[in-house]
Amino acid sequence: MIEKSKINYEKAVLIGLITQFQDVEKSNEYLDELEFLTYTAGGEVLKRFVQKMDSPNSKTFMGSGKIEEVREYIEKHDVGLAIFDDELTPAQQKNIERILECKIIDRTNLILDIFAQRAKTSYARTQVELAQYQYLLPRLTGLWTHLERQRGGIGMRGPGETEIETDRRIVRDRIALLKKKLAKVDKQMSVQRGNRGALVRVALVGYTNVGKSTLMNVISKSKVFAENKLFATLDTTVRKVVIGNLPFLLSDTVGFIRKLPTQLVESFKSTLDEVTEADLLLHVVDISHPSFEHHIESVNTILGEIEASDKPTIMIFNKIDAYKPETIDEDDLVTEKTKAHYTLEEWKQTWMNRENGESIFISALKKENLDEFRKTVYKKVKEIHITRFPYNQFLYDDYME
Ligand SMILES: Nc1nc2c(ncn2[C@@H]2O[C@H](COP(=O)(O)OP(=O)(O)OP(=O)(O)O)[C@@H](O)[C@H]2O)c(=O)[nH]1
Ligand SMILES: [Mg+2]
Repeated sequence: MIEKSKINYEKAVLIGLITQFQDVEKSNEYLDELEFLTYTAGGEVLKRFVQKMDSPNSKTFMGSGKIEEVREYIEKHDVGLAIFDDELTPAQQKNIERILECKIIDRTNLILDIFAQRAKTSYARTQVELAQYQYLLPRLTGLWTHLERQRGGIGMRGPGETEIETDRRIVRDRIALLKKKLAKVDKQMSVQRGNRGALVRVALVGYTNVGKSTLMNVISKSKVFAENKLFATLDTTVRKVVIGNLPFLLSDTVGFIRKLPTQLVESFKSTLDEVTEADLLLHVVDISHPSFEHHIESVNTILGEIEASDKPTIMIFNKIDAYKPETIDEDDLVTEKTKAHYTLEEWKQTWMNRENGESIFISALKKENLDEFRKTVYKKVKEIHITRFPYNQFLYDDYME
C-alpha cells in the first residue's frame, strides 16, 4: 500500500498566511521549512503565495482575489500541486480543488507522505499506515475521485489512492487491525528491551536534521543513515557504546518537527518508547539554524506529550562549525544587537547559566569538542550507573581524570 518511488521533482506552489498569531517573519520561517519538506518529498517549489488575513476564509482558506492569482499562476506554469502550511477542512479542500484543479495537500499530508517514502521496516510501515488511515478517516468524502488523471506522486502515496471510494467501516476495520499488529510487536519489543539488562540507557532526541544520526555514528562507530533531508531516520537504532570503561546503550530515533501531526505522535508512540524509557536524554540542537530556539521549544513540547519532560537532559549544540552570527559594522549605530548577533561564546554563557542541566557545544561532522562531549556524558552516565550497580563502583576508574 505504501509506495517507495523514485523521484522526479514535481512542480509545486506553497500557500501560507500572515495572521495575528503569525507575523511575516514567522510565516516566512514556516514556509522555509515547508519548502524543505517539499524538497524532501520530491517536489520543487516554484512560488510562494502569502496572504495577510485575520483568520482563514472558511470556504477557500485564502480570499477570492488571492486564489484567482494562484489559479492563473498554476495554469500558466503547469503546476500540479498546491501545498498549504495549515490543515484544511474537508470543505475547504474540496472547494479549493474545484477552483485550482490540481492536487491540494497540507503540511500534515506532506509529512505523512515523507514518512511513507522513508519507512523501511515493516514495523515503521505499519505505524505510518496507521497514521495515514487516521488522517484519512475524517476526510473520507470522495475528495479525489474527480482527479483521476492526477493520481500518483506527492500526497497520493498510501491509502488515499485506492480506498477513497470505500466506506469508512473498512478504514475503521483496517485501523483496528493495524493497532492489533502493532500491539503484538510492541510486546516483543518491550521484552527485548527488558532483556538488555540494567545498562544505563541514553537517547538522542531533537528536531529533524540536527545531526543526531551523525553524532550516533561518530560516538558508536556505527553506520546509521544520515543525510541532509528531513526525517532521514524513522526506525530506532540502539548501540552499545563504551566510553573509557563504562558501557551504556545509546539510541537514535525519529526527529521531531513543528506542527507534528498528532496521528504521527500517537502512531509512533512505541518507537518513542525508547525515549520515554531512557535514563538520560541528549537533546541535540542545530545551532547554525536561525530558528534553533523555536526548534528547542517544539522538541520540549513533544517531550511533554510523551511524558519525558523531567528526565535528566544534556543540551548538545551541534554544527558549531557552520554557525555564523550576523555582524554589525562598527560605524553602524542604527542596527540593534539581537540574538542573531550573538557569538558562540555568548550563547555558551547564556546556556551555561541555566539552572537545570548541562550544555555542550560540538561539531559532530568536524569532530570538534568531542572529548568534552564524552567527558560530560561519561560523568552523567556514571552517576546513574552507580545508583544501579553500587558494589561495582570500584570497577570503574575515572575516565581521563
Ligand atoms: N556543518 C555541519 N553539518 C552537520 C553536522 N552534523 C551533522 N551535519 C549534517 O546535517 C545533516 C543531517 O544530519 P543527520 O545526522 O541525518 O541528522 P538527524 O538529526 O539524524 O536527522 P533526521 O534523522 O532526519 O531527524 C547531514 O547533512 C549531516 O552531514 C555538523 O556538526 N556540522
Ligand atoms: Mg537521523
